[in-house]
Amino acid sequence: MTHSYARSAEVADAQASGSPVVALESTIITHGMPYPQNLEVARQVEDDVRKAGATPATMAVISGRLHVGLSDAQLEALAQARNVAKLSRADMAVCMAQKRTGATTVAATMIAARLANIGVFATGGIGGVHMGADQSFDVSADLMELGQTAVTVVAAGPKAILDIPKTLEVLETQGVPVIAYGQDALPAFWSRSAGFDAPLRMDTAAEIAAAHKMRARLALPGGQLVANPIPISDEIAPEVLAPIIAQAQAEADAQGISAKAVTPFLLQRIFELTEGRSLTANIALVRNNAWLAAEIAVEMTTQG
Ligand code: PSU
Repeated sequence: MTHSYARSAEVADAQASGSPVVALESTIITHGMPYPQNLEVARQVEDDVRKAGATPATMAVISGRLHVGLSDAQLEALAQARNVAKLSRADMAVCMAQKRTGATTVAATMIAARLANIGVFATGGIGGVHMGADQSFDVSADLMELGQTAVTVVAAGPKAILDIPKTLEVLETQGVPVIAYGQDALPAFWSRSAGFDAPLRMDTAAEIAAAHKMRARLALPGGQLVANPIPISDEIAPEVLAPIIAQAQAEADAQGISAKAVTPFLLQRIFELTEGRSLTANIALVRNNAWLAAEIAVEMTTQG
């Protein structure tokens, strides 16, 4: 049987020698950041993973083929492409069957990572329960994926555009450990604290890797969510962001933005309203997550 995916030479070599690999997503490139910063960040994050001793595997569906690890030319084409689908669990196989191109969200990247036997994945922030979800029912498929796919996801916490307490409730119902890294407070993407503690805390990559392995021994199906706080020098205070997020959300509501379009719309408006500061912060936190994910990947291979 042929593989349902294609590995880059770099990823194939790393896996053949049992070296650590870190999965990376592509929706952040196509829908989360503007060109050309998206391309610069994608390359930088890959280099961060390499410098930390692991191999990056950026995921995307290109002309119907799932790629685990992209060439620089593929990365460049994706960063500039228009009308790329934003793929999650529901539409990934359809995109592949129709031989189309799509970027992977957290959910789709977890599916790809599991398939390719990669245990850890770095992103910016996970999707979650959106504000007003009691009316809209807008809950990201990322949460259900964490409940069923055994990949450790390193993020800077749920994005602050979300209803964070409800997001935590859903994660708890799904049996997902939410682990703050190096502090008690739950990080909230652009800020180091959501204003309350995370359910769990760990201080080393070794502990996180050990817990990942322990879940496998217990035959637990889901993943772990590691919430890594944004570096202090790059954080934006919650009181600065709150009115900006409220304005962006009100505009989204007034314009009838829904479903998959909500997160990209809010990120773009917050970028404009903070005059680019949110993007600087987003870049810093993604790179910080890539470092931690690489350390966890190294631990996963050395712990055997
Ligand atoms: N992290 C970022 N920027 C992003 C994302 C993560 O810093 O744009 C993407 C991820 O792909 C995540 C998606 O899965 O946002 C969430 O989208 P939604 O809320 O529609 O599920």
